[in-house]
Amino acid sequence: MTAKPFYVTTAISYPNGAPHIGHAYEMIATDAIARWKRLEGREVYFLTGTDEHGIKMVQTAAREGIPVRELADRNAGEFRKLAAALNLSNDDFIRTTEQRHHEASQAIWKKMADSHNGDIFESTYKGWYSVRDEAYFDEDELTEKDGKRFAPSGAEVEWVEEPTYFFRLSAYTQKLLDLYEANPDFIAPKERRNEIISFVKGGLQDLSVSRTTFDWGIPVPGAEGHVMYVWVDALTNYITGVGYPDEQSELFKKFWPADLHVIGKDIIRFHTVYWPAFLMSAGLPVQHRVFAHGFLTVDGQKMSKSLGNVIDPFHLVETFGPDAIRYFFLREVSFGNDGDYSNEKLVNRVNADLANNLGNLAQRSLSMINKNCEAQVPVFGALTEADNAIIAEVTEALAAAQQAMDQQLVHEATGAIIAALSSANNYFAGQEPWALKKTDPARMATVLYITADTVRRLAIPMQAFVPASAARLLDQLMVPADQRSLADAAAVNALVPGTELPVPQGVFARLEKPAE
Ligand code: ME8
Repeated sequence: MTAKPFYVTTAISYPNGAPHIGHAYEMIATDAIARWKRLEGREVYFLTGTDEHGIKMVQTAAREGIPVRELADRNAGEFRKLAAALNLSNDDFIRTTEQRHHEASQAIWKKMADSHNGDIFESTYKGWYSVRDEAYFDEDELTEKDGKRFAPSGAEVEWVEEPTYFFRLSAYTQKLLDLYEANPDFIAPKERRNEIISFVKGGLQDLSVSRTTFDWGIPVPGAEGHVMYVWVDALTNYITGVGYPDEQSELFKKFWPADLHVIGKDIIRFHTVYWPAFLMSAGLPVQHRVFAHGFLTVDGQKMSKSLGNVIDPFHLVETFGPDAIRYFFLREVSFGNDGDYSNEKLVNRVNADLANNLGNLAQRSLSMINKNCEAQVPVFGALTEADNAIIAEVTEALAAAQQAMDQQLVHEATGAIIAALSSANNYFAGQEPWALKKTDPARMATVLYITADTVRRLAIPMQAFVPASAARLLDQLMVPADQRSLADAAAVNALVPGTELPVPQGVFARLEKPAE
């Protein structure tokens, strides 16, 4: 199969603190998308990492009384550990302090400076800056309270005046509008697209892209005392990760432009306005799509250190295991909308869908096969209407899940699979194979076969969401490693009668809500 390669990224996180569940959520969702594409048979490159420069890092390190590099090293290590703990399938982990990234950032800078419009020019910036957002704001975007001014995020802004280089963003207003027009899928969800279009229609101002008041950044080539504005180097990570500035490298040729940048809703402007403008200026193709997910709250409240409700994702993994957490977020949060985490919701959701639904169906059917069919995949006879109906329903659910995943509607994909599993449980209960044992053992064998093959067909897509557990289920069905793709899930009755099966082991334990 020569399916198109697929390049997907998360945002790169600021390592000014340890990762929180918002970071974990973005990693999990992007991993599910990457794994799904691999199940489609596509060659996937999945990049995540850390965004280590900028004034926020400098200020946090100063508060902690440690060198900024030490802060970056310590927390970048935590983000890398989190990726492993969540069983991410990322192909690389980029840190913006790496040499390769300095080279890429200086190379794109030179391309922008040398572009036909001369997109980079020297001037003086005077205006408002929010350190928490690492972003500039116009006066009319701010709110005022007690003599202080605040960005839309709620972060306080400060007045900045310094000689800087500017990027001629104003020259890209029409080019960006043309890009959105020609590519209706460039920004998802749709409401976000409308917001960005009206923002750009309002006219774009040139953007200050260097800083002179600190030195924790990538030096601007040929301009002593200037480091790049952190977002210029941060966005560039997406091309560094595939080999830029070597545009002839295998990785770059195969994977750029990126198919999908997965980010949170607070950083859409950077990804759908600045980044495509930088790329156009540098003469590089623009990414295909940006999907902005929502924000997570905890027990209905915004996560904050002062509220003391910041949840440590490592603790969650230790308590519930990675697949439970992954499944919860992928099913419970409608992708693109905000979502809420609570222990109770997690336990309820995982018990209902994984333990009682999928786990129960697998365990009951496999135990019966083990006891009554000599622990071999049973031989099936003529199919009844009920058999054909459940087979057809699974086929439809797989198609619906595929359609949902084509638009990153992960919650709909998991929902379609779980609905088919519920029907399969009803089928199993309705056919009463335990009663058929005495009256019609051949029919019992057929019911058990159809159920086991249904588990196979639905466990295959579940590999994207709960990779370790789904793999264990497929192992119990003795499905060969090279027969676990979505094309194999589409195939009906692919289990081979007579195949010896191991003694079944429960894959999904019921979770208990931890004591507060
Ligand atoms: O923005 N719920 O880094 P970051 C869901 N370095 N997602 C959340 C979240 C929450 N409560 N809080 C943050 C940055 N995120 C930049 C990105 S990309 C070239 C540079 C998401 O550590 C956030 O929206 O503040 C972003 O996508 C990611 O986590 C990293 O956030």
